[in-house]
Amino acid sequence: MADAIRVLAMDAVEKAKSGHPGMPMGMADAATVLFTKFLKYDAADPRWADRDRFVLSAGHGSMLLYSLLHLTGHAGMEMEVLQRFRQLHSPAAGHPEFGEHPAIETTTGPLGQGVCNAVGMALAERMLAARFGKSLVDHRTWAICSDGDLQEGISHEALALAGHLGLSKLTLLWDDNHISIDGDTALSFSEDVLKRFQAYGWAVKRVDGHDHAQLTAAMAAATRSSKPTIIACRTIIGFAAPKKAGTAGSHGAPLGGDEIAAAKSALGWNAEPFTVPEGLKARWEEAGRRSAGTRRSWLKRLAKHPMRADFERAMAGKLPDNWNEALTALRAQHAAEKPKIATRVASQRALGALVPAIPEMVGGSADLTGSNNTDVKGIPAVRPGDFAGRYIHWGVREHGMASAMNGMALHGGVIPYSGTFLVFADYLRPALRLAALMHQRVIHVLTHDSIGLGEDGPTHQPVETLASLRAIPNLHVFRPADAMETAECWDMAVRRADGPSVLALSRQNLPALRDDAGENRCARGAYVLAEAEGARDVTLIATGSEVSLAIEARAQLAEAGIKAAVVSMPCWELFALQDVGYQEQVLGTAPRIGIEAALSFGWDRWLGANSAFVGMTGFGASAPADQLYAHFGITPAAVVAAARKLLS
Ligand SMILES: Cc1ncc(C[n+]2csc(CCOP(=O)(O)OP(=O)(O)O)c2C)c(N)n1
Ligand SMILES: [Mg+2]
Repeated sequence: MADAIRVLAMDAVEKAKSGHPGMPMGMADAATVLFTKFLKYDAADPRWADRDRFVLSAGHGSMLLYSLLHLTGHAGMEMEVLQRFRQLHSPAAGHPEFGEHPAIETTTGPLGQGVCNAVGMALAERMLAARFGKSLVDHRTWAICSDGDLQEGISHEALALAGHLGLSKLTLLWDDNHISIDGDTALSFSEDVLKRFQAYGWAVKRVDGHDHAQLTAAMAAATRSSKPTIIACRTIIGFAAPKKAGTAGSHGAPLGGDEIAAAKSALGWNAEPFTVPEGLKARWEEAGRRSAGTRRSWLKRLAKHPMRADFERAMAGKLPDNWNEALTALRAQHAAEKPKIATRVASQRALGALVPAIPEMVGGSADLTGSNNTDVKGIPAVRPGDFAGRYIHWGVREHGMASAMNGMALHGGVIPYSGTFLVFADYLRPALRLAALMHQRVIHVLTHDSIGLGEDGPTHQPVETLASLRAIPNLHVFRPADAMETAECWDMAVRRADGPSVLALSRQNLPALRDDAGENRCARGAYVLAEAEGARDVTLIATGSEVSLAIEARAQLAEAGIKAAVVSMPCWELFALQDVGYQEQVLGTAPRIGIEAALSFGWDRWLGANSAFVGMTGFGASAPADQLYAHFGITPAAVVAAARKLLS
């Protein structure tokens, strides 16, 4: 059965003239044992909510996954699909892509991400089991990872946390083949990996990765362990290829006709390319139906379960009825009270309205809870062995946090949000990029969003970060100006089911600019906050903390006889989606001035030819915030001067 995986991997890579045969050939035995004896899945319903999750973290070995899905009888992974491996519109893409086939649990390829997605999936499983009970939620998470996955720093972050929390239903099958692209892993990889995992609090096993009895015993032990388990599967990359087995030469290139012929003959495989003998295919398909009965019993339990409606709603990613009722009330309160608070504090108030109303929301912070204001009164934290809480102390692990959050969102049934400083978005960016690529609803609360944070200085003051986040496709970057806008942006982020959002929030207090609580004005990305008194001479476009500065500048301009409109633009991406008529009405035809305490990179998009920008031109400095605004020339006076120059 394992040989069927090997030959399909060789054939598909050969036909595509590119791909990675070595890893599928080396891990074919471990994967066969997993898919025929342990993994709970039903090929007839790959989205069954209580299935075990399987993550191929070493995504370059994608033919391993596609072969398994084909052999076990998954619709949509027929032999013709394998024959179009790596071709345009083929679900069998170069690396596994979430959304290309319902049995692909996550997009992998950037090493390290998959194992951390798996941590998030295992965590989501425990949390949902705590909420809905074992009769609905009782599954395991399995991941296959490579040397590269375990070398990547991100793996240290999330796998340590998995040990700390005691995610005992998580199992890693490590393809311990001693080979990576540059050659023998001894070139750069000599720590005792299993000791490392023991130190994390994991159970560890070492097996011959080609010995089915050893593999079976180790996986059985993993299912009984009270700790997460790593199984080091000592394998030979490119197993059965006479010349290239055990070498980096089998990692990422077609083996070539002669080598393939010799490998097949060594395996005693006589079938034509892309054909699997019927008897063998039948045994594989039987494995694909192994848990069909378990699924039917589960469906019966679900049908009469008192929490059925809630469970189905949560797993479908639908928000509860009236989910934003309390938030609407909060907006009315903001309109009446006009609080002068930091947007990070306004965010905490929004969370106080949202989190109790949406049981799927799970918060957390990378050790900055008190600064990010991401906790909500009365919502307990998850603790080792206790998953009834809804808040996660991730530790100082931004990258692992964001990747695990992707896994939680992919698992379904939870809506994760996090916190860290905006400047540390760079520490989690690769995972955020994948959330955008996979269209996952994860929300990052990124506070301390400019020089406005003051004394901590340039290491902590983002200047290029907003631009770099706006460059990620399908990411919504919100930078609200006051408490009202913060509530509106939270509404948009939670409602957004098809992609991630970040909220860039101020450390410093900001005046309230709005006293209307009707329509969500942030929903269109930008709007005219204050129209000019008469025909516009100039349009001031600002975001976040600089919107109030623009309002002051508008008043000073009025004294000088210059009529200015102020546009608040909390979300570029939403504004870009509006019809041209609305965009033109907001932006106007007068000269424009962009105002943001960040670099101007990207602002040309909204400013046009006859324009100016008031913001940063380089890194910040350490000083009280108001002094920094003056020092860097981000002031109403600077806006007035820029306007005069533009109009002269
Ligand atoms: C973050 C990241 N860096 C680099 C790569 C490019 N890359 C793909 S596989 C690989 C290493 C291969 O070694 P290993 O992980 O042991 O896989 P094996 O060759 O054993 O299948 C590298 C560097 C990647 N996919 N992701
Ligand atoms: Mg390797």
